[in-house]
Amino acid sequence: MPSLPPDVPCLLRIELGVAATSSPLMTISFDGANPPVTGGLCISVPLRALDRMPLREHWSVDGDVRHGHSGNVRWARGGGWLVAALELDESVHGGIEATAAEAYATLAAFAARQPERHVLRIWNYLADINAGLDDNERYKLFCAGRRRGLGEAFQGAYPAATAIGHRDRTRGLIVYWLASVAPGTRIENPRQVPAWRYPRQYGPVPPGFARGTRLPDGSLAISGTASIVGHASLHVGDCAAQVRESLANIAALQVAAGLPPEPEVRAPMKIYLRDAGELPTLRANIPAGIPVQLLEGDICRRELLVEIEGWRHP
Ligand code: 3EB
Repeated sequence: MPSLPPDVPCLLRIELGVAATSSPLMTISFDGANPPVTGGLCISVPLRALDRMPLREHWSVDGDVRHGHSGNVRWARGGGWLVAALELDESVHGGIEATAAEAYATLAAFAARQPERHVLRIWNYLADINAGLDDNERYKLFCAGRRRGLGEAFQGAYPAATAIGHRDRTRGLIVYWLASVAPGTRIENPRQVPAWRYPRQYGPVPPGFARGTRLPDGSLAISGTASIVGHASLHVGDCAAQVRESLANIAALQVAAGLPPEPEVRAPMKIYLRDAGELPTLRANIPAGIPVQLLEGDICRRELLVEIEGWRHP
């Protein structure tokens, strides 16, 4: 008999490193790094690592981990947490909008059937995110499909998220998510208009995500955060200033979440940089000594050069 998940999840540990951890819930490999041979869910994110070597992100929990698949959803669960992933080929589903709708309908139906039914944090990676003009830009079509696929799911109470463009023609829409037996708390950023209230100029369907989720273990999951204040992109063409504005947004989010102010986030961060040539600028503007994975990726607005996400442990 499989044991029932606990009512309250254990602490979810997130680390960056090359080596595998002993009992992982999930391992995310970047840049074609080989997945580890250990258990749990393994995801390969096709973004080039801008560090000396591609790292892996390891998530681990206390207690047993089980993994399996349900249709095209691969999953692992343990300690009151569930991670799941889906990768869909756009050519089979008829373009990015229909593919996003299919992915999110699948996500919602799957999540509703699990003991870990509270979806807290989602990552989305899609090819050529800025291709297409105006309302036909692929990111905007993705947003429309995402909302259509969700239907009544989340009821406007969106999880934290990331949406980044990859450049690998062989890969489709990759969606993975974190869910738990217990609910989280959505956090919005007082410096930013909630994304789901963006005005019409950013597309017919606003992006459905929260700026952050306070997880049931007390950690804060920080959504992909860019140089947006109010709803406007700031510092167009100035990567250094965009990095600083993104970090200021993350600092404000932590305060909004009720966490004691800290000068910097110490838990692992991922930073997506549109132009690898800006790497020296990026390095000069991020605090030293923080575990960070630097990745080459496209941001959902063309004028944005950088996006930063992370975790803050209590
Ligand atoms: C922004 O703040 C930048 O569509 O899921 C960040 C995080 C962004 C998540 C998403 C988009 C998403 O609007 C873009």
